[in-house]
Amino acid sequence: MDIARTPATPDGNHEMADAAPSPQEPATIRREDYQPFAWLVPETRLDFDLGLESTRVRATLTVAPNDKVAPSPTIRLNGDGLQPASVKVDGEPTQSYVMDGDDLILTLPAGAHEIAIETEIQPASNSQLMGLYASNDMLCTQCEAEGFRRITFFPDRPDVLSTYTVRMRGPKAQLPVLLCNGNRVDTGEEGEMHWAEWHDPWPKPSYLFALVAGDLVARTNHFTTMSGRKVELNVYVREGDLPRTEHAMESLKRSMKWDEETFGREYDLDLFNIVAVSDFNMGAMENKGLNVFNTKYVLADPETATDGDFDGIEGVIGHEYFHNWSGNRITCRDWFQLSLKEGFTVLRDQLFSADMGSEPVKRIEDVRILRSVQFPEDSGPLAHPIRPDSYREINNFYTATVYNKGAEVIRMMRTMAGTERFREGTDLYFERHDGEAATCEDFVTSIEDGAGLDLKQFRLWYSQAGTPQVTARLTHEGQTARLELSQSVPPTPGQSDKKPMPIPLKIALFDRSSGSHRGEELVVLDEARRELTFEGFDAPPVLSINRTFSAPVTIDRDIPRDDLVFLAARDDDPFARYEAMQELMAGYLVAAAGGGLAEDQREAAVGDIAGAMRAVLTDGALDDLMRGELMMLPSQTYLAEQMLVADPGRIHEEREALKAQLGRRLREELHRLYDRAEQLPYSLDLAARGARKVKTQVLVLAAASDPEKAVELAAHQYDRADNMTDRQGALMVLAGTQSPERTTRLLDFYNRHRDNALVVDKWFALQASSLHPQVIEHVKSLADHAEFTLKNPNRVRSLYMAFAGNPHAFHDASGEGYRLIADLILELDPINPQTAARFVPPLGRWRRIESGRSALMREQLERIAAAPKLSRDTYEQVTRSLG
Ligand code: B3K
Ligand code: ZN
Repeated sequence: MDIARTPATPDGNHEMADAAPSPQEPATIRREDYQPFAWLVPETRLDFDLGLESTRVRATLTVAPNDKVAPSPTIRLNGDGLQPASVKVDGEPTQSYVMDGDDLILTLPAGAHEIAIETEIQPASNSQLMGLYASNDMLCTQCEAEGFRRITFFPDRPDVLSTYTVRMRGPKAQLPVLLCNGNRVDTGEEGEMHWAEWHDPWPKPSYLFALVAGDLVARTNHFTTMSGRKVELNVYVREGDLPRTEHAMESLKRSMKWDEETFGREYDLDLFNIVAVSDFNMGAMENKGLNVFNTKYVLADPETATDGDFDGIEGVIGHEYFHNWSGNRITCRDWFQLSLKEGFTVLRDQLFSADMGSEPVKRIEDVRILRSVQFPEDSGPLAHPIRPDSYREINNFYTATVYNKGAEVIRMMRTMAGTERFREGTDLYFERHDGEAATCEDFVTSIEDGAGLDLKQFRLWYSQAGTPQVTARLTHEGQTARLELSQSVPPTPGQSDKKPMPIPLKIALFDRSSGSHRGEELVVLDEARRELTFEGFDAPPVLSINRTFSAPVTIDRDIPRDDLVFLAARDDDPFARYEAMQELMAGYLVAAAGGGLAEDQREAAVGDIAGAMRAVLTDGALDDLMRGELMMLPSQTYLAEQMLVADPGRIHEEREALKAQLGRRLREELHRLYDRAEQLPYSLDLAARGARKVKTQVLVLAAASDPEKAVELAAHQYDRADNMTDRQGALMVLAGTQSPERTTRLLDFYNRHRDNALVVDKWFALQASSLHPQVIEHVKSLADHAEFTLKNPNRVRSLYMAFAGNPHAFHDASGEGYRLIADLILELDPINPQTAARFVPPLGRWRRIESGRSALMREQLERIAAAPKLSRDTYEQVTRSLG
């Protein structure tokens, strides 16, 4: 794997690169170095002679000088591992090019030209799954961010937009279906071969190019857009998978309708195709008119997919579809602007899912992800602003910060503007920048102008990394309540001094005796410190702050436990109610794990928590989906995040002990809840989903308090289950026990579903994420299982990502968990560097872990760093993590 990037040549078109990096040191690309490309590529024609082993690509580019910038005598065409078989300019073979590392630099006379280049690629040996590759005897592509350069030489940068015409030719029997972007304009047969020609009328950057060829079948449906255009919709899968595509198709139709109603966005082609692929580095990809999906986000039926899987499919189908406007019609000028399309599209998919299901529960789920993935990123060595300033490997910046914090930042604009004015802002953005490669700045300016907001200071959210910390102190005197708010943004790598940012906080003050408040206020805290006064309170009110999680910050409100119990029982904002419950438990667990609680303090705290939980279990006005959220303990990652230096062993013990206490103290209520929930037959409506969720939560608490009873209940639930949610929930609990039921049900699960790769993934993940004391041994032997392979990213993640996210196993005091992940990274890096690099961040948390484990984590990072040939992906993550 090469990690070297050669320095740019002075051709005026260079990619932004540092001068003279050493061979071991990949170049740093900087946002401030952006230069527009000196050439336009109005048209691109691609001819593919497809074969799994070898594919011939003829690319014909019409190029013309970009008269907005100084002319250049050369054009840089990016390549990655390609050799040009022939190069022609205006129909004549030419030698007037040089190779600069992997790139081809062609000298061109002034004016417009036609460049024709032939390359040959080997899809079947492409294990990186970038560019054109083979998966399960089909051919497919992944080009974002820089995969197109693995197919042909091209200015592979998002600001070069071109209109594509593509002819694909291949063996009829092996590759009966030939798909590409846009519309199919012609087809033909030549003996055993056949071909199809596709034309995409919308100019697009190369990262949105896609091609699929294989033996596929489709579920077909139609959608009529708001202006009356009839669009053909297809979900392509392998033959046996067709029955499991209904939910994906329905999700697509719902997405199309929702985007018309909510953002006024209409689809713009006559055809929209989705293809499910089993070997895929991420969730899905928004290629124009031809979305390629990981099978995980397409295939579902009640027997094989959980409620969470159904939600995931709806969310990802929506996300990729919404990119058609936020990403494709308006794309990014350069990769530093990634959050322009990703942050905005995540917000759009979050709003869509909220409208399709339970809005408060969706909000809680989104915040949980933010806190357990993005907050740790923001407080660790990999912290970066949502619009990064530099990178070595762009694939490392498809992060929770760019995506999820990016969505939060845009959500704050929406909160400050209000839904209607925000819509005026997005309308203006789509109108102003349609057909362009835009910047985050363009987006903010459009919202400012369209929604009438002043976002001057707010732009700091794009440039400053780190999670702001807000301190809130409430005092009371006479009739006056005084709220003192202050903020600070912690230092992050490369950014030591931070400025105050505008933080929109929804606030309500509850009157203790009436149990209600006088109305919610939106306070935008834009200074380091601010004092607010509220009149007319006879007694100290109870503070509810950051309601709906209106800002992605941490709040220190030093609130008495009684007030949290009060809010947990009656805050009318469901998020705030959840938050009170979390804070109640987190406050106790952090203090207990830090060793700072005497026995009587513990007793008092656990008593309060159990009381609050009892109220949750028995509140007849709560729906079960929300009840399930309120029953969940804060995650170990979230708890660790609240400690300067965490001892994962202690956190785990205390958290398990609290579960046991709650299980014991609330046994009656829990069993009553379980019995009630068990009565509901399977359906996908919210009540039935809520019932399944609380059943699993009851089992989780029972497993800690009364393992024998839990095994009995879980085995019974497993045996009776007529759906995957119940079956997986039960097996998750059994997998953590040392019981014969564990062995028999795991075996049953495997035998029942061995032909379904996605369910076999669950089987690996359940064992790797279990509470069983021997998880490390289990993972080691699962890695030798006949069905385990490093070639399939879903399988790798199912075993090792589940393991790395299982604190009691990953942080085993012996350091064996760290070694296991480091071994994996070293073995996977030469095969699939993008996926390998994703395993580095868990080790990068070493600075925030107690000293014994911290040293062991660092040792593993150093071992990886010392490996002779690392990919650019892993090299960058490891060196940043060692910092
Ligand atoms: N845009 C793609 C992600 C591409 C990741 C490349 N490493 C999927 C998405 O965010 O919609
Ligand atoms: Zn996206």
